[in-house]
Amino acid sequence: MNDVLIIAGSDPTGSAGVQADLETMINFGIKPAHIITALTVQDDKRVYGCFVVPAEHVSAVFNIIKKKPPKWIKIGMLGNESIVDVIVSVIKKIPGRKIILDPVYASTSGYHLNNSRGWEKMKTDLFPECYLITPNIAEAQLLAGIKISKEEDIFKAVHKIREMGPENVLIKGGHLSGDPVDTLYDGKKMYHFSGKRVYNNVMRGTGCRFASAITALLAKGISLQEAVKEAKDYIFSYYSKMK
Ligand code: PXL
Repeated sequence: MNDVLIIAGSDPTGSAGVQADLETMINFGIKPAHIITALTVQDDKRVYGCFVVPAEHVSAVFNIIKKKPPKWIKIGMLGNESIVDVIVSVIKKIPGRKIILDPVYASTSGYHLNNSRGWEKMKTDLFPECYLITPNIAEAQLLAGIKISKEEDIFKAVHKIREMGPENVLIKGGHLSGDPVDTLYDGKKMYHFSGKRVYNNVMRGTGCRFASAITALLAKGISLQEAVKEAKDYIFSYYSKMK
């Protein structure tokens, strides 16, 4: 088996979720293993419903995968607390693991992609296991418990979120006005990554693709800062072509 694993929900439109993750990693020459946590029902306008996969399935696939455990694990939609429990108990047994978590809260249309117990468990049990987490502004506000409307707020939030356990925190500034600036904090220094905004109607799945691109680049041996920079360029060029 391979060195990269995706754990995420399915989006039948192919715009977000595990389909977007797979497409991105394949574009970087990586063919990851994947475990699906939930099956959403959606079109390009909104999410209509969701069937969370039984945690036993996640556990059974993990049981096979763990014979040759992956080093790089990218996690997206979690669904509920039972899935978080299974993931946490298995990953803790993988030596040298690097977990990249996109702490997905809701779809663009507002549908919750984790329940409240799952969200809380993600913070307490999964965050301390993570190498990197990549919240957007809305998720960072929820996690840090502060309103983010300007740069200083991002600095406050990134510190608060890092205190919750992840080694590195990357807050994506795309949902603020102006050109998107992402902020990475590794506990010592803060790094800023500015980019150009893409304007079109197909901007779904940006968070999934961004975290997947970073994971793929890390798996290829590139440093975190360089991976963020290259992943940002990839996202710009991917969505520019989609116009
Ligand atoms: O972009 C967040 C996201 C993640 N995973 C799945 C989704 C969505 C948004 O709709 O459907 C499966």
